Amino acid sequence: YDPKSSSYVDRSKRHSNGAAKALLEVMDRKKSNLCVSVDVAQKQSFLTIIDTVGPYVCLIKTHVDIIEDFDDQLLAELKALSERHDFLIFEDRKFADIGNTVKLQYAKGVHKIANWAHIVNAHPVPGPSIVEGLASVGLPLGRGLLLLAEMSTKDNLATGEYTTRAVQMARQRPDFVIGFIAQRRMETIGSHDTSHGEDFLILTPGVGLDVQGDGMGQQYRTPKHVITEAGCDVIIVGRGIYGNGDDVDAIRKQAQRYQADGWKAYLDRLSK
Ligand code: 5IU
Repeated sequence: YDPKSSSYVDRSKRHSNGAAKALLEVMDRKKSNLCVSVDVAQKQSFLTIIDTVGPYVCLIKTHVDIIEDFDDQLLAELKALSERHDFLIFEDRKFADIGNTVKLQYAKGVHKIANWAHIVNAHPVPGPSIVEGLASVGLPLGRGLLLLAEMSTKDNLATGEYTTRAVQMARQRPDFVIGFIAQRRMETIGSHDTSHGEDFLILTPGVGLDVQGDGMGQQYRTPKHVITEAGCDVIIVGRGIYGNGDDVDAIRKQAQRYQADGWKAYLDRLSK
C-alpha cells in the first residue's frame, strides 16, 4: 500500500480519527489540498482573508496568539466561516511542554483551543507524554494531532534520528496522531514494513510559487515539488497568498492559483 498513489477519498476510509477523515473528505469534495496560513495581527484582517480564501481551501491554519484584538466573538465568526465555506481549522500551536501543562494549554486559557480547532500540532521533543496529555483532551472531542517531524527553515534541528523518533511516537497513538508537519512522506521511516497499510497525513509549510525565501530562514518549494515529487498531502501557504497587501481581489486570485496548482500536482502524482 502506498498513500502516494491513492486518492484522498480512498484514504479517508483508512482513517478512524474523525478529523483525519473529515479533512480528506473535504479535500476531495472541494478539490483542494490548499491550507492557508493566516498570520496577521488584526481581527478584521484575519476574518477578511479567511472569508476571501474560504471557498478555495480545505483547511485554515491559525496562530490565534498573534491577534491583538482577540475576543470570543472572533472565535464565533471563525466557526461560522468554517461552516459557511466548508473547511477545517488547524491551530498551529506547536505544543512543546510536559503532558500536564499542554493539557491545560490545549483546553484552557484565553483561547480554549480544543473547543474550536479540529487539528493542532506538537513538537515531539518531550517524548510520548506530550501526546498522552493532548489526547486526554482532544480524543473525546474527536480532534486530531500532527507531530512536527521536520521543518522548512534553513539549518533546523528536526532531522535524522529526531524525525525517526517522531514517527515512532506517532505509531504508538494512531487513534489520535493523524500525521505530520514534514517535507516528505514518513511511512517508510524507521525501516518500517509498509505492507499493512499505514497512512499518515503530511502537511507541508514552506510553499511558494514566486519567491525562494523570506530573508528570515524560511525556504519555499513549489506545489509540484511538494505534492508530486515529495508526495506530501497538503500545501500550507501564507504570505504567498495574502503577502501583497489587503486587496481582496488579489488575495482571491492567489488562493485560486494555489488551489489549481496544488490540485494539478496531486492529479499528476496519481497518474504517475
Ligand atoms: N511553519 C513554517 N515552517 C515550518 C513549520 C511551520 O513555515 O517548518 I513546523 C509555519 C510558519 C507560518 C507558516 O505560520 O507555516 C508559513 O508561512 P509563509 O507561507 O508566510 O512563509
